[in-house]
Amino acid sequence: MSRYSIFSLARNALNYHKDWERAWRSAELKSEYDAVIIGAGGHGLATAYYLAKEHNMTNIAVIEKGWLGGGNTGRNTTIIRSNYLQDSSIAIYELARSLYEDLSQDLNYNTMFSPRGVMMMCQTEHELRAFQRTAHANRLAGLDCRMIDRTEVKRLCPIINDSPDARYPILGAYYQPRGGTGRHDAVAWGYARGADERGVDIVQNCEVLGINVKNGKVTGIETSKGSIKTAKVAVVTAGHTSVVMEMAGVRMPVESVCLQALVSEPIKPVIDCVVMANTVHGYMSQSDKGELVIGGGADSYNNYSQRGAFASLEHTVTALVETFPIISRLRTLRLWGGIVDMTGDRSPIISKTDVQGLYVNCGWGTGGFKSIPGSGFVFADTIANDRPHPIAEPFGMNRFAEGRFIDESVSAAVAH
Ligand code: FAD
Ligand code: PYC
Repeated sequence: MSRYSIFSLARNALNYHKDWERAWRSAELKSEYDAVIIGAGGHGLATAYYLAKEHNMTNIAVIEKGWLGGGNTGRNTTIIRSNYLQDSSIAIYELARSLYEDLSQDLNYNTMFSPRGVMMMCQTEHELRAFQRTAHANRLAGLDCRMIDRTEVKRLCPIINDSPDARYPILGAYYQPRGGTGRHDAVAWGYARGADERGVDIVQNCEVLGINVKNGKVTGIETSKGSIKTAKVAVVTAGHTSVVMEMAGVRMPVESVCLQALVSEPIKPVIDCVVMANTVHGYMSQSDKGELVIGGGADSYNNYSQRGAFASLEHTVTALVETFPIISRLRTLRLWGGIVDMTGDRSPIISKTDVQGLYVNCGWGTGGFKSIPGSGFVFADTIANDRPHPIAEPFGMNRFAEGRFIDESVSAAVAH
């Protein structure tokens, strides 16, 4: 039975949450751990959860410089899909998507997975051909995805402008019926609570300032709250990966750029699927609160400024108005940005490094919310066993030296 029964909800509502049980402890930093994870985003927290649950490693800490979920995880537009091109990508993204199906039950926490269907618009002949190729690859891998024509697009999404006179007319779409959305902070909170329940220390407002390395091996870290001894450090810091890995003398093949999004004022339900229109650099879904969740391409220059800007908003909305004329008179409620980490092949890095005991998980770029459960699962296994999980193996850092790229520049979808 859940700790949060209907009676406790009613009691807490009536006494202004005075006795509201904390979802996780405010842990004190210990001086030594078996492993330390840097970064309490979805990937770091999921890694901690699976380390404790699947590998019985509970003397571990997750160290976060801000608040948990306050990085990209709490800033993303929550699209979940697994329709990537390459076999290794399909394996990890579909593992993640399938874990999302039962995640609320596994965590006993409502992560609001909503498989409402994701449509990726084809608005040029080139896009049609590219997605047809992906469709064949996905069908061979057994994914439930299909090409749909313009009539079906209009049936699934009546507010879309299907006029053949549009500058970029809708020619069809690539459709994943069990893709959808989830609740971003619930995913972070659910994993945090699950990890905490198993004894993991989650320490917020604690910045990692240094990684100690002796004779090629990790020996500990320096933080704003003191030193910690540990033989295993996992860096899961998304847009700040290069900065943190530099502390151990490791240079990363990633760039940091700002990706922005916005929500409109809330309106009645108008769209019950996710639409991505990559040719015009825009995508849209509707939140349960009624806001239209809208995003576009990443900024075209590197930076660490985690905030939105009107120029980008204008570009994205201008592009989407022709596809969704209904949005032209809506007001913007909120605009924000997150610093994402881009690799050259638009695929992630899940890897051991040349420093013994140092592991890194990054490079999810504009698309790592969808992969949180799968990434945490295989990264935990990699750390616990000090060798790559078979699904993680293709995503090792060595692929850049070996020229073995996993090109996902089309499937990553968001323009960069
Ligand atoms: P984060 O959530 O960024 O966590 C990293 C943490 O590391 C941060 O909390 C940070 O504070 C911490 N940290 C950094 N440096 C230090 C330090 N020195 N010491 C301690 N802690 C440190 N993906 C999708 O799949 N679907 C989408 O629809 C989607 N939309 C997006 C929209 C936007 C606007 C943005 C910005 C991203 C979007 N993404 C999307 C991408 C997705 O959000 C990220 O890939 C994912 O959240 C990365 O998770 P993470 O746990 O690796 O990183
Ligand atoms: O990866 O599907 C995605 C995505 C959509 C919006 C941002 N990223």
